[in-house]
Amino acid sequence: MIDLRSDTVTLPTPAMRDAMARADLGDDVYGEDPTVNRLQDMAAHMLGKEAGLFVPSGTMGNLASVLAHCGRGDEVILGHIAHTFLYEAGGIAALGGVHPRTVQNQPDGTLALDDLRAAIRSDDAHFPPTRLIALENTHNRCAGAALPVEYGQAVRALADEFGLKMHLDGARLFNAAVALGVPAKQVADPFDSVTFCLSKALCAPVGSVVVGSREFIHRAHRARKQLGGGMRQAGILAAAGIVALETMVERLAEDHARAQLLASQLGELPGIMLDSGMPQSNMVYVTLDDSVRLTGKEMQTFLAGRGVLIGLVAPRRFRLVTHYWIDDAAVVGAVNAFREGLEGGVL
Ligand code: TLP
Repeated sequence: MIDLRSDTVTLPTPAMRDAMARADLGDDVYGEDPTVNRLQDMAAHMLGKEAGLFVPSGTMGNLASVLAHCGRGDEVILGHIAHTFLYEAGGIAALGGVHPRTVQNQPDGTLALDDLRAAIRSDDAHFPPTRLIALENTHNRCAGAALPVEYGQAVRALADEFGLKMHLDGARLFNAAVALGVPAKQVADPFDSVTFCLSKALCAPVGSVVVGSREFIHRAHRARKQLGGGMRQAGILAAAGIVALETMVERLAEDHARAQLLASQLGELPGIMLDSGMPQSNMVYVTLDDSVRLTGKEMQTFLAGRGVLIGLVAPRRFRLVTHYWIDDAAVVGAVNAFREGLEGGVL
């Protein structure tokens, strides 16, 4: 199978399985798992923050962060196609009573500074108080765009003007850093809190880490417990996360190069539109133009029959994600399967 549905499908490497088998363990709810503690310290150090918190998923990392920043009835400003708004089951509203205020995402994943400024509420009893701005980097639905460090700094200046906090959904923070050619610490710097995932392109089987100030992590730790995310001998998972941070970051450039190869080859096929341009990171979004008789679903099914799995994100739009288990031959295989489908072998 050539599985391009997501980088979440990556399996742990042999080095990760080995580290998991040998991990020193303890009860993390007592703060006694040495491997979890090591991962948390390592993540905080890499991202220039005081402390870290290991959580089961990116969704819980974002939710615990929002709960730690906001109270019931507070408002968070985020993009209209932010993952937290679209794909986290409305957790911030359902479980935190936090009101989401969306601002249009620009194609490059940013929120225009003027739009952000206009969305910040004045002090009026009619309004929920604006408390937090949440950004996403790389931006999943904006074709894996990497938001520049300077943009984060500009939003920081605006947030400071109004006394707001900033959270980054950095599920793919290290992809952003590699795409921008800067240390991850620099991407994280303008934010009060950052969630990043170990279980996506970094290949660990489970887990994400939230980083921020010691005081913020203290509150996020309580939120994690409320959400049922206090794990016990979680070092068995954290051990894979440590290997991920030690060995899997630099190689992300290979995934990005393969995404560009995939995009350029798919873009040459008649009937395929590379609607978001050349990928900046590991995601390729393409659309079937009107000359193609197949629906997106039919094309997806045809490809699956050829052993190529892709994501269908709109009736005629697909997402293909490159990762550790996608080599050059897999890119060729995917392009050939698309070509065959487009040549009308299906209808
Ligand atoms: N994204 C998944 C799906 O939910 C869409 C994927 O396949 O890309 N933030 C961002 C930007 C994400 O892309 C994801 C997962 C998450 C948060 C949530 O992470 P998990 O799945 O660990 O809860």
